[in-house]
Amino acid sequence: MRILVFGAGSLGSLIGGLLAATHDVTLVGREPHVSTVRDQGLEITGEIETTTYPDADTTVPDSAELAIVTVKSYDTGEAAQALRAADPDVVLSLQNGLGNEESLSEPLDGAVLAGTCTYGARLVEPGIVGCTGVGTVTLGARGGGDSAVAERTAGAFESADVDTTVAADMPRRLWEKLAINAGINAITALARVENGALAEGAAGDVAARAAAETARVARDSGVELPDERAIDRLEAVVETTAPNRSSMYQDLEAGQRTEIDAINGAVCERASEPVPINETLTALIETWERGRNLRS
Ligand code: KPL
Repeated sequence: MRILVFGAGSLGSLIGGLLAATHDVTLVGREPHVSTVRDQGLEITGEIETTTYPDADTTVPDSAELAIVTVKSYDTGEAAQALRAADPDVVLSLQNGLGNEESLSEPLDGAVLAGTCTYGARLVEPGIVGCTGVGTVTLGARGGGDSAVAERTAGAFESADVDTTVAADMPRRLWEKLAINAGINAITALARVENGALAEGAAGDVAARAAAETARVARDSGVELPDERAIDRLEAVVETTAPNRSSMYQDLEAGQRTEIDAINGAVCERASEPVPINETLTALIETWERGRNLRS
């Protein structure tokens, strides 16, 4: 299958690199990473060790059967415009936050699938990506229900040994992931701690309350997500990713804009009643971003 990965940072490079074992993959990302991959291949280290040889560029090729989008949520609109040049048959979002699939489907004609991914990845240096956790991919129709396109796409992942599940309840799964990110990301970023620090203590309680608020907003939006389920999933992810720095912690360390709008901000935006923990976390991260001229 001709696959392009738009946003070949750490996760995009890892997934694209794995798929390149059996597919014709192009990584679209930034220099000097893409020219290093083009010249020397992509080296994957850590829990998976292999080198594959995807094509790599800073611009999209002129066609693709599948486009996998792994850019930060605030770049999704721009990604969608850029992908028009490739006119992909299928687009799969593997991103944080809510609303990415809608932004992708607006200018693109291909079928847009929703997905989640539990692989851990870290860009070690240009051309080298570390796999910090072998995970799974879950994908399906963005509005839920059965999807032959999702089945075919999962088959392409499976043929490259990427463990993939097709889910008929992606809206619920995206809210569940949102509850996890709402609980972990901003708190670990503000406190500058690894995910495992939320396993106990006051910060863990705040994380659980952020996840429960998110579950309530999900239910108000018609998605069946009990508080206990959101909190259980949060606690499981805190445990399995204990040594990891959340993506928002990494963004703050790098002095970069965060995905707060698509995570805690998205909960606040959709809430019909107060969500004080999400509101506080959003205000604090926004204040940090403003202090660094990363938002107006
Ligand atoms: O998705 C993540 C992120 O950091 O963005 C979690 C699940 C919190 C893992 O770190």
